[in-house]
Amino acid sequence: MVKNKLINNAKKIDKFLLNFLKKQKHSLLIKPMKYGVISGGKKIRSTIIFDVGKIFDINQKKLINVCSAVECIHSYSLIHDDLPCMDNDSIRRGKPSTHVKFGEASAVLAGSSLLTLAFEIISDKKYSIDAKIKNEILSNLASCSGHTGIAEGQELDLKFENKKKKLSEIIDMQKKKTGKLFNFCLYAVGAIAKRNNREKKHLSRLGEEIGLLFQLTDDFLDSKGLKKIVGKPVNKDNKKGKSTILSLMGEKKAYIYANNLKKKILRKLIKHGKKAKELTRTIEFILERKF
Ligand code: GRG
Repeated sequence: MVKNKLINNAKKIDKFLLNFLKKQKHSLLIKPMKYGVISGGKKIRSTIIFDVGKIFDINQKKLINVCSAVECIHSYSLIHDDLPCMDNDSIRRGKPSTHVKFGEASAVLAGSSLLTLAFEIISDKKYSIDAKIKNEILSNLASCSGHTGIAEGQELDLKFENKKKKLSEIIDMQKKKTGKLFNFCLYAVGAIAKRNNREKKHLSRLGEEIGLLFQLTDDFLDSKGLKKIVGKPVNKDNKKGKSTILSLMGEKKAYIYANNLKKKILRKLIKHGKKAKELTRTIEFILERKF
């Protein structure tokens, strides 16, 4: 079951992060940082990294730093996303958002510290991958997270509120806001597996499509999911006037769009044969998930 795989992977990432933080000097921000990143979240991005690792025969030891860094960036984006100046959400992962628990200033600082922690985790000298590849991954992580990636996606998402946007504009926004981190997940494994530039470009594109599929399901869950299971308030997109594929097309057409996107992604995995079995299962889960 994919759910068990996620739970298992979450334990590994949480253990790695706890050990990494333990070796650093203590600070007041450790508590809100741990609150934001440890013991919560599906760790779907890490699971995808491990699944892609299976395709290229890269073992989990070589990927765990990348997974942990991605979870730091992801949790940082959620902490900031929940702030009153952004989406102003008070519940995340079934508990009070970080700013509700620790105050806005600590949440901003803890989020920013998780961002820099991600870069420390990958650049760590104990992380034994080729220095050139490390550099390449760090540079890609920066461009996927910053003003050409997630941050720009968030800016567009906020600017699009209560505006009528075209499908291509919504797809571009969601591929940045959510897809860019999935892009990084696949690209990083390709880089560690020493694939050529063409293949890495192909992996990046596939990552963004997976991210878009993930975001589509997130939007379906906001509209149809149960707050207790989803772990955050539902029906927020409608109230905030968010521009989503669902709000543009309506439920029926958006489901067809998502299903076609899933099929397109799965077709791209066929060439990897049995090695893509785990990634295929995770992709199926992304559209079926209830949380
Ligand atoms: C530059 C990293 C960065 C952040 C600043 C706030 C912000 C800009 C970006 C927000 C991006 C955002 C919230 C995207 C939504 C992605 C999404 C669908 C999140 C939910 O992911 P899940 O379901 O969450 O994997 P869990 O709780 O399971 O980890």
